[in-house]
Amino acid sequence: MAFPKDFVWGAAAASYQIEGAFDADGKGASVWDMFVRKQGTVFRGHTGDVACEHYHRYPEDVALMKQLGLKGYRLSVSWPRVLPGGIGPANDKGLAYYDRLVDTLLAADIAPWVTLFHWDFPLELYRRGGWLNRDSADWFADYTALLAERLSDRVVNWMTFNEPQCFVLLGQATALQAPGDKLRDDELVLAQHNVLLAHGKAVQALRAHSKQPGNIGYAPVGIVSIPATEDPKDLAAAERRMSSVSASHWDNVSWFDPVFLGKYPEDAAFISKLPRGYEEDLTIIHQPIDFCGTNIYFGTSVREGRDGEPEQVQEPAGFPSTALNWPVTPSALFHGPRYFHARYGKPIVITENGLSCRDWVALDGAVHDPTRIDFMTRYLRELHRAIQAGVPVSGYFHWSVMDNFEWSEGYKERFGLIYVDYQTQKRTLKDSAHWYAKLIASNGQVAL
Ligand code: IFM
Repeated sequence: MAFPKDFVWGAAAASYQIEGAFDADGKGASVWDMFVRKQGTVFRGHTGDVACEHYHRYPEDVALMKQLGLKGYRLSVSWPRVLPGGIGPANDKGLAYYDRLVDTLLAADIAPWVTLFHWDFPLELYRRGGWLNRDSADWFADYTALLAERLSDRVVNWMTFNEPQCFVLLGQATALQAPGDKLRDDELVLAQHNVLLAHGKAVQALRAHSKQPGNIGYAPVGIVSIPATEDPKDLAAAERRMSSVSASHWDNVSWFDPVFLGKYPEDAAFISKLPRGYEEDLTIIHQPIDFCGTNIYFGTSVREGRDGEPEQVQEPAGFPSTALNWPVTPSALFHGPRYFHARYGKPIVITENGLSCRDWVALDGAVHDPTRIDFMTRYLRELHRAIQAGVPVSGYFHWSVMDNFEWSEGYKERFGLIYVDYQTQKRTLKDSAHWYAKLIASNGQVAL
């Protein structure tokens, strides 16, 4: 079960979920700082104000990452930490923090994989219309240029957006996440288009301002359909489902096609709602990028229905599921990468995959999480099968390196390889972390 040489064994986290220090050293507010203060938005009123105190404890955390033998660590930059107002004067103390983090990672032989945006949008810019304002694409490009100027002497790997489907749709259609709006469909289409334009302009900014050639990608949710049987009809149905446009915008193609193919899906009903001149924007959105990142946690089983259309197959009663009730479907890491590579022709990076478990510190002082080890074994075997089938997968980032603030679920959900005691900030490597360390050291041979 060897993985390709130079395979990037990684783990991920995101600024708001771990940094804390929400108002330290001149940081500006983000929409999450506002959202968590609204009653009823987050489990028991939890906030990211303190989180894992990673802003102060990063040396200890990077030392633990080194103990795991991580080859890559996927972090995100908090936009309002480095640009308190989103635009305008930069906050040197915020930039200096990312300098130190990057330097500490490099000294530990861990490659930083930097996501430009993982949901903590500057509050000031939200007040100016946020993603509904066409200027948002330029705001984002300017922020990106600032980071490229500052970090690209040491950072090579970049991702523009994490899960745009979530921050646009959960944040602005269902109001389950920040900023907590319920926009009209035409507004959502505009926000989506501006986000895609911001992606394109950010890639241009990275290329123009980087001090060395970058490895640039994008990290949307991969919405995977798993063929219910081996029957080629079900296989085709699953692929058609992955390529179909959803009226709710919760799909792959509305978010991937413009970036990788330079067009919106032809059958998308929302095309009539796109801003005038969108065709020209597509040339900006469609910048050449180096890899297709995607976050895959599970897939849904699909077969060809009686009418010839793809049909979802309900999981049987008692189907395995995680603490968040997400189904455990390892072959999502086979069918997903295969589909995205076939459609977009880029190397695939699994930018997130993982599960939340009800972990606690046992009487022996350890954190026993056999289900995480079993989950990872099953999913990584499937990822390996995809590689064997010819899909160029260059990395896997486990979500998450440590327990953290799980958005509207607060600290209730534990996704980490490292356990965090939020009262004392004590870290404990879970059994899965020890297991992952062995797996990494053997490039996937041990344990799979
Ligand atoms: O915690 C989140 C992360 O921020 C984005 N992807 C899914 C994870 C688990 O829900």
